[in-house]
Amino acid sequence: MAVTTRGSNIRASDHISEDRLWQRHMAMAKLGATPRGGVNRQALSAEDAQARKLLGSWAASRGYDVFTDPIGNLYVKRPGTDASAKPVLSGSHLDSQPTGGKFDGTYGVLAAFEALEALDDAGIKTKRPIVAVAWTNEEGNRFQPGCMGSGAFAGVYPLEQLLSGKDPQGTSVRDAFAELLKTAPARLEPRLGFPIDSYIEAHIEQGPILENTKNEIGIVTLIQGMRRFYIDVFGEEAHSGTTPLKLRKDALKSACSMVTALEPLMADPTDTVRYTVGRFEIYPGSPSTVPSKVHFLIDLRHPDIATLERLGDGIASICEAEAAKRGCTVKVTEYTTVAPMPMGAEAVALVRDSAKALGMKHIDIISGAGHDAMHVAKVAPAGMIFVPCWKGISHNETEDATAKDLANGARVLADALVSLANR
Ligand code: HGY
Ligand code: MN
Ligand code: MN
Repeated sequence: MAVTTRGSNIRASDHISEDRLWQRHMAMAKLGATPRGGVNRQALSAEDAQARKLLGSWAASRGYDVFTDPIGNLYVKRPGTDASAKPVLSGSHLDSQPTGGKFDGTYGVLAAFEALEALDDAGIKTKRPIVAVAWTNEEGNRFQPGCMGSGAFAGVYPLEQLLSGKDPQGTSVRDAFAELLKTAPARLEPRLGFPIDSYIEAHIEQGPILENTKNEIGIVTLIQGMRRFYIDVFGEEAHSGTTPLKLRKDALKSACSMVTALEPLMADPTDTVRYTVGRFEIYPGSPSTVPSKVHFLIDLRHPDIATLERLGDGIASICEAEAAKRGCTVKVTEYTTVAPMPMGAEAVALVRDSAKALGMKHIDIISGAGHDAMHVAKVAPAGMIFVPCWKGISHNETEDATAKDLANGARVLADALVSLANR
């Protein structure tokens, strides 16, 4: 089989199978399926192990090399003619939100795997190896921070700090990973991170732009920045029946006033600022005890670094002022800081060329959602391909996409990967 060169008439995209790709999604969707048609597949959970085992079985039937690394990223490698050449990577994540959908993350892993299969079916050899990857814990729900596996790969976080992190039940990443390997064993490559040539991630848009503008492909030019914070509010437990309000140090009421007091800072007539409190835990949680502690998380996003810095830097003082009003104290800890990340010009151009060559209607787009590409872009030229999803809904069990749109993105991906792997 000849290495394909520019201009050869064999196209990997012609061998993308819309049905095979759809069936693989439906098979994956059974793992962690929820009654409302979504998926709950928490990072390094039994469901995640089953998904990795299923991917590994498909990879084994193709004879691909499957291996993992110390943070649990899972790699499926299709060899190139030059084993010493830096590989091209493509993938996303298999973990989901608790009320997640069938396509967020899973699509990027399965589209990458479909591209490998299409190359086999087309009899295409590439100079560089191409590696499909499932990054560990992109969603950052069970464990924080999100994009954990790609962040470790890119050297953003120290491995030990990540492995010792614990979920709300007290299980560490290290122990969860060890447990997962019992169900989904994979050869362990001891080094974390390795030189790569480039990376492309396919993902549903998780927004309404492509659907509303009737575009088939979104060419991501930038992933907006994000800052995430733990806010811990400390008050004093007291009897709800005997303690006068003026003597209370009510952590719950203090925390609620913080969430509201931040609204003016986050107010934005252009509706570009994304300020979210998605987790709010009260301690001790008894109806007849004044709460002594609240732990809540802030997720703040914006495409402009100066705005992200100004807004994020304004959080602590507002929380401290509110805490003082009720005799409480507060600790603000920033646990995720990711600047707005432009995609690599070369990867963007190749994705655009691939979409054009396939005659697909496409537009440039900024990603409102975070992705593993924002870390991988720190160590190699990275690009992203978006496909439409139903009404732009995601992080919701009704998330949906069409087989045709998924296949379109996989076609663009396959040809872009061949271009990168042969240049
Ligand atoms: O939060 C995000 O943007 C990603 O979907 N996990
Ligand atoms: Mn995702
Ligand atoms: Mn997500």
